[in-house]
Amino acid sequence: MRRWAGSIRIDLSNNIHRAGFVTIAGQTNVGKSTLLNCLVGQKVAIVTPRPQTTRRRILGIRNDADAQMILIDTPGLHEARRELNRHMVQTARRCLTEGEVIVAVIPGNAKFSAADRAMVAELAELGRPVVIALNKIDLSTRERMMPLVQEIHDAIPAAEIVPVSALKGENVDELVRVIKPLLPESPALMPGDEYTDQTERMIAEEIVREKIFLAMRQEVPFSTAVQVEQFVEETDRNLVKIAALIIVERESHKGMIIGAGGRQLKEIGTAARLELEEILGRRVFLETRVKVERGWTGDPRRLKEMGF
Ligand SMILES: Nc1nc2c(ncn2[C@@H]2O[C@H](COP(=O)(O)OP(=O)(O)O)[C@@H](O)[C@H]2O)c(=O)[nH]1
Ligand SMILES: [Mg+2]
Repeated sequence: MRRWAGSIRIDLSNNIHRAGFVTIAGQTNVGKSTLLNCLVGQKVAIVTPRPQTTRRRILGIRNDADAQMILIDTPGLHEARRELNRHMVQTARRCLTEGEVIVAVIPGNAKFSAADRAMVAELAELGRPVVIALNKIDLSTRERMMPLVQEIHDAIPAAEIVPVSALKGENVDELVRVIKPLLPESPALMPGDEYTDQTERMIAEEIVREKIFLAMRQEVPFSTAVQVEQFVEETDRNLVKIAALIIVERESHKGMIIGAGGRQLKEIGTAARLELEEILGRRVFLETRVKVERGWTGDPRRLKEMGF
């Protein structure tokens, strides 16, 4: 999608320009999508306090005068039992080989986990530059992080470790400064006024899904998908009419999403509409309906149809 608030010109006249793909890797819920949004300066990927929010590979583009970073946000690495989750982890793995640089996000407010240790070992073998973004430093202190930094350094000595807070934007400039020289010399690879490869339709699906994640407890969001069935522009009225289908796995989930007197669904719809109006820069009519599709998260054919 194109940037709605002005665009940045790329000046090739002075010095070197670099461009390339940067994969953001890490376990689920460590702040990968938050970091992507922060680096791009726009909301590209949805963010919730729950793990496994990101299901697909999402591109975000950051344009600076001297470099273009095409950032790849990935579903987190996690133990996958369902078919849907296996697809998510496969996607994350595939993305590792796409990036010219890998930014591995590790939480700075926790112990160095076995899963992160395994990830770092895997990344060290890939033979491409790795930068560690030690995230959520706003929730820790320098003293508490010191041993963690040492452990990570011992596990992957070649990687620079940059402490950041993706949520607060703290030290993210430093991360950019470290990544840039690792990119190949190249003119911009993507048009300078685009900030993501997602279409407006896909963004609408993700925003509705985010509001469901934020509103619903327990397992409901993990087995919910959203498909935009209609996306109709009314240019003369600066309006877009969106019909979104919410797919759940069980009758009981449908009841929970709709809520007493339809109030829950109305709340989800309103929150999604307000945010979409801001992102799309025009008025939005949003219609939602909920449908039960038993076992869709385990059905390879259905997952394929849905683009996983
Ligand atoms: N305090 C704090 N929270 C963060 C930071 N970065 C991300 N989060 C929160 O961590 C949760 C997961 O973030 P998300 O970006 O969805 O993680 P992902 O699953 O790795 O993409 C959300 O509630 C974020 O607001 C940070 O730097 N500091
Ligand atoms: Mg994410």
